[in-house]
Amino acid sequence: LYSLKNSRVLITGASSGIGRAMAFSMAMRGAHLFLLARREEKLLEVKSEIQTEFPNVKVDVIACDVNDSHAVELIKKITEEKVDVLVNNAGLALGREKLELSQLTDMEQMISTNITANFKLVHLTLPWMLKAGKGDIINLCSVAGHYTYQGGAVYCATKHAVNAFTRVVREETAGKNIRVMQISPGMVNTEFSKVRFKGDQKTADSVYAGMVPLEADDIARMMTFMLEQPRHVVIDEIITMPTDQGSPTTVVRKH
Ligand code: 8X3
Repeated sequence: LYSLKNSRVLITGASSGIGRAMAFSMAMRGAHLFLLARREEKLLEVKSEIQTEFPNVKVDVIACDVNDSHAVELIKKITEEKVDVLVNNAGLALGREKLELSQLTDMEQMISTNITANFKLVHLTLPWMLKAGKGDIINLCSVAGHYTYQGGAVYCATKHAVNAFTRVVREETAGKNIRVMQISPGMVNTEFSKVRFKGDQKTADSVYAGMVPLEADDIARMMTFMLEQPRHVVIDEIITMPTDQGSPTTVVRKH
């Protein structure tokens, strides 16, 4: 197995859900963590929880919105332009309305987080990896990057964009000791649905009712498996759904 000990791992969306679970998984392997998210108090909470469990693990927090003008300088300063692994996880869905009923502000936010910030981070860190002669990138895509469903025009489009982007960067970096990978989960029990339904907990809960969803730890375990392969192995992509889900539109509920 490839050892992640002392690897410098930058995780976006690290304050909750899959990003947070991945931070713990990387901490367990002795990585040096750079946790990025907008909410500083949340990041500091995650940092202190990690350091309670793993006192020797180095954790730096980067509290910013990647699309803000000062973000690049901040990320450069805190990481010292050395990142071995980028877990490009931050992303969200907003709304399940048909397009004509959806909000333009939701559209803008999904595009700026799922596409612009994601692409910018690869654009920023890839040259550092090329210079170091080594690097790994895992992009969080989604089953929505492969399938489409009504009420998901913009979300599905953003994830299809991530899918295309990952593939091109993978082609461009082949042979350079850079592993560009992607994971595409279906239903995962995180704040995803609460965010999508704007705090409406009842509707969010109904998404996972009567079925067993994936958990954030399931995704972190799979991403860790991808990273721990020997360096000549790239797992191009993992597409993963709960056993009770056959596609975004096929969910089997027991009650
Ligand atoms: C999350 C999965 O099915 O809500 O990306 O699009 S889905």
